[in-house]
Order: sequence, then C-alpha cells, then structure tokens
Amino acid sequence: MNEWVTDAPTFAVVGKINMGKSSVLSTLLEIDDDKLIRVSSTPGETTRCYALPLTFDDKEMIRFVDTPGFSRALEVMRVIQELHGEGTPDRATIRRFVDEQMEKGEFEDEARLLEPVVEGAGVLYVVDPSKPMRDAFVAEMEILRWTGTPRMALLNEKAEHSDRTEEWKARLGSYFNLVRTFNAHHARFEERRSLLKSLLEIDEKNKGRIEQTIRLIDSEWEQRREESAEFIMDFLAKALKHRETEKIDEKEEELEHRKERAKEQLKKRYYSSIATFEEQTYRKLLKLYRHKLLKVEVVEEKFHGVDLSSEETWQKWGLSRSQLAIAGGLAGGAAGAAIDIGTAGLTHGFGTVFGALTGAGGAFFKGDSLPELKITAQGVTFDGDRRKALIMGPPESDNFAWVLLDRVLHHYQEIVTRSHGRRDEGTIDGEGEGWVRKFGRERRTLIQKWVIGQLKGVERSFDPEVFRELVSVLVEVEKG
Ligand SMILES: Nc1nc2c(ncn2[C@@H]2O[C@H](COP(=O)(O)OP(=O)(O)OP(=O)(O)O)[C@@H](O)[C@H]2O)c(=O)[nH]1
Ligand SMILES: [Mg+2]
Repeated sequence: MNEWVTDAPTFAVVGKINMGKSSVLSTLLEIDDDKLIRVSSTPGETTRCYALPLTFDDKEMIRFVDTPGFSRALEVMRVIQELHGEGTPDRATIRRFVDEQMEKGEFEDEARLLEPVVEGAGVLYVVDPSKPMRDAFVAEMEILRWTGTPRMALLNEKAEHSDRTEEWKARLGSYFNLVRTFNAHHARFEERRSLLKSLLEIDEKNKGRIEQTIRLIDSEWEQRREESAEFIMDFLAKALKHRETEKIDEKEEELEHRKERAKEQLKKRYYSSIATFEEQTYRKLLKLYRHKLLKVEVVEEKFHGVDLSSEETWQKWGLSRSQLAIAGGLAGGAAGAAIDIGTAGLTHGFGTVFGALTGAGGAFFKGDSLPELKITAQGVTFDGDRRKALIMGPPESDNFAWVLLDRVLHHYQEIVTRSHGRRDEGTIDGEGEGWVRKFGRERRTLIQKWVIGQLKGVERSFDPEVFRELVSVLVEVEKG
C-alpha cells in the first residue's frame, strides 16, 4: 500500500504557499485546532504532508492530505522537463522527481506535496484569486496537469473583493476539470456539503463512497440541529421555572429593613443563575458544533449573553408589544399566568406572609413605559416551622421568554456560521438583529402557550410540537 493513498478516496490539497490550503481543510473538516491543522500567516508553515481523514463511526470515508505549498514552481517545472527529455512529462517522470528530490532535498517541499499526487490522490488546487496571475502559478497548474490526476481548483478569496476572479476562472478552466469557490473564512455547512458533492464530478469511480459520506454528514447535521433545539428548549424551561429563595429568620420588626437587602441579593443571584444556564447552553452548542476556539466568556462582567438589566435588551430583543398582546391573548392570558407563578406550588395554602414586595400584577402593558424588569418577590412560610422566605423570579415581563429565545437564536447563528478555518479567538457576543419578531402568528402562539405552561410550573419541559417548530426555526437561522 502507498503511504498517502489508502482504500478511502484521497484528495491532496495543494497550491502555492500561504494560499489558505490548511484553512480550507480546517473549515471543510471542522477542525479549529492548530495542533491538528497548522494555519498561519507565515508562508511555508506546513512543511510536510498530513493525512486528515473524514471519519464516521471510526471508518475513514474520505481522506484529505494537507501539503506544503509550492514555493519554486518555475524551477521545479524545468527540472521535471529536463528529467523527462522530449515531449510532455508524465506521472512516471514526476514520480522520479519526487524520489530524487526527497533524497537530495533541493526541492523537498515540492517533492513532498507531489508525493500523494503521484500515488494517485485527486487534487484540490487552492488559489487566492485576489493575487495577480503570475508565471509561477501557471507552472504549478502545468505540473499538476502532467500528473494526469483528477483535479479541481478552489478559489479561496481572502480579500473582500477582487477584479481578478474572472481572469483566474478563465485560466483555471483550461487546466482543471472543475473550478469552484470555497472561502475558508466564510463557508458554512451548505458550502462544505457542496464541495464534497463536487468531488463526485472529478472522481467517478468513488461515487458510492462519496455519496454515502454526504448522506452521513447530512444526517449528522440534522441530528446536531435537533440536539440544539432540545438544548434551547431545556434552557428556556429551566429559566422560566427558576426561582431563587432566601430564608429570613429575623423578627417581624426588622423585616422591612431585611427585606430590602434580601431583595437585592436575590435579584443578583437570580440573574446570575439565568446567565449560568445560558452559558451552559452555549457550551453545549459549541461542543456540538466542534468549536474550541470560539468561547463564551466565563468572567461574569464580561459575559454579554442576555444582559437582562439593560434597557436596550428589552427594546431590541423579544417580541414587539403588539405581538406580545396578540400572542398572550391567543395563548390564553399571559398576564394572568405571570401573577400566578410567584405563588404556584410554593405557598401550599399557607398564604403569603407579607405579600408581593414589588407589587404583583404582571401588566406591563400599563402606560407607555418600557417593559420593566421587575421580579416579583414574595414571602411565604415553609411547612410547619415559622421561618419565612423570599422567593424571586421570573421577571414579570411577558417578554422574558422571548428575549431569552431571541438571544439564544442569535448566538446559535454565530456558532453555526463561524468557520473553523479562522484562527482568531472569538467570543460569542455579537451585535445583531432579533429573530422572534419575524415569527408568524401561529408560531408565536404555539411557543407562548408552552411558555405559559412552563411559567406555571408544568413538569414536562419537552413538547414535541414546540420541538418541531424550534427545529424549523433553527433551519431558518442557519440560512441567515
Ligand atoms: N481573510 C482571509 N484570510 C484567509 C483565508 N484563508 C486563509 N487565510 C489566511 O491566510 C494565511 C495562510 O493560511 P494557511 O491556511 O495557513 O495557508 P497555507 O496555504 O496552508 O500556507 P502554507 O502551509 O504555509 O503553505 C492565514 O493567516 C490564514 O488565516 C480567507 O478565506 N480569508
Ligand atoms: Mg498550510
């Protein structure tokens, strides 16, 4: 058996140094780890070949090989021509070049990159079409043509815009069986999938295997989306059901003073719990989508998940007021639910001791003021003993769940659209637009009904209908 080409269809990713070969592979294979694929702005960073298998259930379905870049293609072309003598050099001559150069080492990089190709690997030739076309590039294309191996060119445009793309396409067209665009910093699932599909066009004999791989990545993607919908649903349910309690032992006369302090502490604790639930959700999503570099900030002051205490959050995210009124109305009175929740299941008929601290009545539609972030705190006695407790959460606003959902969707989009080829450390904390305001009425009502149930403390968080709806929402979010 050859060193680089096994029984899995094999494709070597080649091109001039620093064109983005390693980045293309990182994105295609969802590897954002420099220890596995080295990406660097220093040209010549990849110095030998690396086999990068695309595996499912431990089976190598397709093998890619990352290679060192061409650095002296013109000289190499001449050496191969001399080696061959009259006529057009063929694969056998290039194999001789590889064997000789591996030993002598003058053109070691080129020998290494051509090794898998002479062994029979298909070629993905990466170019950055914002670069001017030079003779060296033509020499690379010529050498690759001599190998006679099936080959495709990938345009990985690093600059925002380039006028040279058409010129490149025309030139590449005469050397490659296929020319495709694949941007290492922007490609999403659809583009990755379509790159795999293009392999079918240059490698007929492995049709079955490649098609099977595409089916596998499709079902894996669907599975991830479904898991994500579950994570999101769990998060919402947890947040909606969450209550913070604090026992109070002081005598009646000290209560007023104590209440104020306890209220502040509870409020803090409440928000920090919600932030923790949210952060856990993102961690799960990041893992699911194989991001190691993309992070959620753990430092509390730096965590800009849902900053519920900011007025901007309430203006920007969640439903509009009229949508809320409609959703609430259709779902059966959200405001009423908001009043119930403070006591539901907690007072056990013992009654509140000193009633709502901030005044219950979730009617935030009152007046023109913005939805306020009031958390209803109530005092209750616990079974038997005389101890009192403050209970806090969730915020009165009917928009609470929608704001949370909106932000999670926004971050979901950041996660699924971030390409693994990028090596800048990112944090998920982007500016953007909300999603839920664009939801149709039926979708809003369905979700609102579930939200009310959760607020009321319905035990089951999972609802198949809401789950399916969330999955469709995620499909839309992925498309952007
Ligand atoms: N803006 C932008 N930069 C890119 C893109 N693709 C690669 N780069 C950057 O270009 C540089 C080279 O990328 P690599 O993937 O290491 O290139 P390479 O062809 O493997 O380089 P060698 O292994 O050194 O031959 C890195 O700094 C990348 O981050 C892209 O699509 N857009
Ligand atoms: Mg490289």
